[in-house]
Formats: sequence, structure tokens, C-alpha cells
Amino acid sequence: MNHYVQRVLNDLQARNQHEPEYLQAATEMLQSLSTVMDKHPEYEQAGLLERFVEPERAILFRVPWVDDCGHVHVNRGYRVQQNSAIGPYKGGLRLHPSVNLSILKFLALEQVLKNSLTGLPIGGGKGGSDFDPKCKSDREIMAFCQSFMTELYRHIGADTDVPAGDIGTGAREIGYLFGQYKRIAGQYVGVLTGKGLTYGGSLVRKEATGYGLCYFVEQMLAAHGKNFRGQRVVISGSGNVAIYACEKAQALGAKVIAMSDSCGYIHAPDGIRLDVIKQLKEVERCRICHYVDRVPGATYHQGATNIWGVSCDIALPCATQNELGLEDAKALVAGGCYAVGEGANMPTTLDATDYLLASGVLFAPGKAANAGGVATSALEMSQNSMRLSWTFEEVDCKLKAIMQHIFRKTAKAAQDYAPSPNNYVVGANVAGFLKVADAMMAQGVC
Ligand code: NDP
Ligand code: 2IT
Repeated sequence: MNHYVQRVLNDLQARNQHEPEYLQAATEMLQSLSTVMDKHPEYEQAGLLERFVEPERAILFRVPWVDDCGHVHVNRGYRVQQNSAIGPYKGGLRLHPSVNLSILKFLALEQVLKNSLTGLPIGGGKGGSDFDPKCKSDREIMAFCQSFMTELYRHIGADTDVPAGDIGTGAREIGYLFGQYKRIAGQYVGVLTGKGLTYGGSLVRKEATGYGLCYFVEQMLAAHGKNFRGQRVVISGSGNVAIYACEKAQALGAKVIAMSDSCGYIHAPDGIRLDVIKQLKEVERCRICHYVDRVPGATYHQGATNIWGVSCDIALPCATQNELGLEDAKALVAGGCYAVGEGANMPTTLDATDYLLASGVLFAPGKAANAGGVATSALEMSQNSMRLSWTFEEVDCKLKAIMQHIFRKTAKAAQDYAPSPNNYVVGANVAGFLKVADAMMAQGVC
């Protein structure tokens, strides 16, 4: 490995031992950049990597709110503003009890590379809270969101930092957050994306991450003489990304045979009925196990990660980080899986990724494959600035073109910099990094 990369990695490990997810993401990125550093010694002189891995700013704040019984709760709120070299910070807000600084720093770092890959002028950031939206009333969700925004509003803005959705933050939460921002700041601006269609949202944003994932995987398959038609697809999760990945995979002729939530998975050998999943998850907000009460022939199995034991051709992990480990990767390969597309952020552990690549599985890394969501967020920002709305077809067409472009850039960088031309992990890291690095070099030490 390049000596500069090794030195930065050693320093990072020494200083961030208590942040495993952040170290995992940074290690993968740094290892991918070894050949880039061999070719660009000027980056070491400019301290580029040390600056790249350190967030420009990380904000931590108290979020007090009152539940329906009158009890006071205090959660932690965060915003990690990682890098603004190529545009305002951009990235989602995660609401989940597991949220901590390590998880948000990993997500913010990945977001910088992902946003760069989109080709659009957006920097990278991420935020959220350890608040658990499950089993809360709408009023409790509103109380939390209003309190969260009461602090966050002073750190964000349409030209400085534009948050959006992520795990636990969907249209309902974005609505409450937007309302509170408007009220405190006294400005009607595109400060959040993923907004409702009646107040500045973009068509296709809801579908964008899942559709974009399938557009990317379609390109990857085509480069190897394959396509989605007739393929058995397993998708983990049943949230925003998973649902619209399922919708597009089915539209492209695939048979989606399993989906999950954090409790377990359903297996439907004849194909998932997505209308039932949408009803359960988007309308009733209940557990996926109820699917089997409504659709005969499907079975429910406890334990979310057991889903990787279902024999399939293509796997799309769309739930959360590190949901696909080494044993799961072995089970997938043994079951005949030849392609994996990451809809979630870092769903595959480092050893599982290495195993899949060594086994010849086509592997689409999340920062490239799930970039359709944030790309469409950037299209929402453009529409807000222009004060007009594009049609569904216009946005979908732009999304598809962006994903095709990301695949080409990733494949080209893999060819130029990776140990193998099919190593899209290295390809995505390098292609995302080079644009930001160039901008940082031009802007001096800051
Ligand atoms: P949602 O909250 O809509 O859905 C999350 C899904 O993942 C749910 O099915 C949830 O199950 C499951 N899940 C969450 N946490 C865990 C866990 N710890 N273990 C097992 N299952 C879990 O989130 P999204 O669909 O928006 O996000 C999914 C992934 O995609 C995340 O990694 C996110 O960062 C990434 N992503 C999202 C984008 C977007 O635009 N929304 C864009 C790009 C990436 P349950 O309901 O039981 O908790
Ligand atoms: O991980 C991601 O890219 C997102 N959660 C979407 C971010 C965004 O700003 O749309």
C-alpha cells in the first residue's frame, strides 16, 4: 500500500478506535486510493487525505420533547458537515435508536464521494438523532421534529446545508421539519429535499433511490451480457429504498422473491405483491410478518439477516449498514447469486465484500448504486431555485442518464486504477474522490 495512505490510516485508527463504522468506511476508501496517491505525490504535500477524512464541522445538540402522556424526553441531535469543496453540504437525516457519531461520520464521508459521483454541485453531510420514530403518534413525531429543527435551523440553509430523508425520516417527518424551519427562519426556501409535491417537492424523489439502484445494476449487468428479465431477486428491507427497488426490478422483468424488515423476512417464491407491501409499510406502518396473513403461498421467517440464505440470482441489500456479513456472502454465492447491488449505505462488511469480489460476483457499491436519491434531491434543489416543476418523465429521464453516467465513470476508474476492471468498489471511490480532490487543491489549505 502507498506509504501516505498507510500513514493516514494508522493515524485514523489510533485516533478513532471508538468509532468502528467510521473506521470501516474510511479504511475502504483509503485503501482504494493507493494507486491515486502513487500518481499524485502533490496530494501528500497538501495534506489532502488528512483534511478529507476530518469533517469540516460536527454539531451535537439536545432535543427535548414531550410525549402524549406529558413525559419529557431528551434525545441527541447531530449534523456532520463533512465537505463543502464542490457545493453546499447535502445528505439525509437518520432517526433510529442506533444513531451515534461513528455512524453519522461514516455516512457523511460516503456522502461526499457519492455526491461527487452524481456530477452535480453538492458537498457532503449527514445528520439525525437517536430518536426512535416507531410506535410514536403523529403528534409525538411532530413535537420531536419541531424541537430538532429549532436547533438545526441555525446551521442549515438553501446555499449552505440541505438535509433530506434517510432511515426513519420520510415525507411525514420532512413536512414537520420544513414547517418549523419556515416558521423560525421566516423564509420559504428549498432548505430540505424530499418535500411533499404541494410545497416544493420533486416528482420521482420518492422513487429515486430504488429506481436509480436498478438503473445502475441494469448497466452493470448489461456490461456482462445480462439483464433483469426472469431473474430471481432478493431485497432486504421494506422501506423507501427497498419498495421502489422492488417496483423497478419488477418493471424490468425480474421476480422479487423475498423482502424483510428488522424482525424477519418473507419468502414468496411466486413473486412479491408490492401493493400489499406498500399497504403494510407506507399506510399501516406495521410489521412485514402480516404479509403472510394477506397473501397465500408466502412464508415468514424470523431473523432479518437469514434472508441471504434464500437462493437467488441478484441480491439488493436495502436496509442498513453491515447487514450482509461474510457468512451471508458465502450463503449467497452457494445459492447461485452472481450480482449484488447495494441500495443501503455500506450494507456489506469489508470481509464479505472481499469474498464476493474474489468469487467473481458483480458488485455495485452503495455510494455509486444508491446515488439516485441524492441526485434527484439535487434536481429538486434546481427546480426550487428556478421556481418551476418538471414532469415525472423529465425527472426520471434525468435520473436514468445520471445513473448511466455514474456507471461509466465508475467502470472507467476501475479500469484505470483498480487491481481488476470489475472492481467497482475501487472505481467508485477513485472517481468520487478525484473531483473533490481537484476542487480542494484549487481552494488552498482550508
Ligand atoms: P426506511 O426507514 O424507509 O427503511 C429502512 C428499512 O430497513 C426498514 O425495512 C427497516 O426495518 C430496515 N432496517 C433499518 N434498520 C435496521 C437494522 N438495524 N436492522 C435490520 N433492518 C433494519 O429507510 P430507507 O429505505 O430510506 O433507507 C434504507 C437504506 O438506504 C439506509 O442505509 C439508507 O442510508 C440508504 N439510503 C437511503 C436513501 C434515501 O433516499 N432514502 C438514499 C440512499 C441510501 P424496520 O422498519 O423494522 O426498522
Ligand atoms: O444516503 C443518501 O444518499 C440519502 N439518504 C439521501 C440524501 C439526500 O440528500 O437526498
